[in-house]
Amino acid sequence: MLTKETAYIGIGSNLGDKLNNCRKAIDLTGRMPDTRVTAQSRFYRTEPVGVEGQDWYVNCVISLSSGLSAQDLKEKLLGIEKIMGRERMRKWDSRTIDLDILLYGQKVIKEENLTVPHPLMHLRRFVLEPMVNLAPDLIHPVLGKSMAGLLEDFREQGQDVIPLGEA
Ligand code: A4P
Ligand code: MG
Repeated sequence: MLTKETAYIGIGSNLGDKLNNCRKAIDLTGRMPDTRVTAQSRFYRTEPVGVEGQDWYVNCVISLSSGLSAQDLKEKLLGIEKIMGRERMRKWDSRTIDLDILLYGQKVIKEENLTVPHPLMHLRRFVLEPMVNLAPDLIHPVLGKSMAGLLEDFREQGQDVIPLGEA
């Protein structure tokens, strides 16, 4: 039995009822074995990053306390994406739901199909804003900076992130 780790999961949707999709994904994530949702950021409306002409996203971040290994966690998250009807077309296509492991404790994982911390998290305001909302003092295990510090350093342009009125 593994000891429990605190994992941070990035959640995004830009297809259908985006807010409801995020809520449903949070609910399903909390039902994974040996796993509990410990906190949730606000929801944000966010400008699509890396793609032109897509609809805006709703994004948030949750923290989990989980006895699952990082690999098992990833598999279960992929299962939830499947249940929720995400069709895999091209990379970065519009999606009903996208669930990424941002952080898994302070572990650094570089496997063929799993990279943690998520390699782009510090370059994405749609990740950093909710991370700061949830855990401003948390240190990025590779970059050695807090989430608040990473957001302060943030220089990427054109990534609007607007808190939704209702969390
Ligand atoms: N994988 C590797 N590392 C991880 C990890 N840390 N967490 C592997 C989860 N999965 C990880 O993912 C492809 C494979 O990545 C998985 O099978 C897993 O083995 P995917 O979700 O099928 O592919 P994807 O989502 O098309 O690509 P990726 O790289 O996950 O895209 P992102 O990073 O999710 O970016 N703009 C806004 N405003 N908001 C967004 O949420 N999201 C994206 C997609 C682009 N622009 C966005 C947003
Ligand atoms: Mg993904």
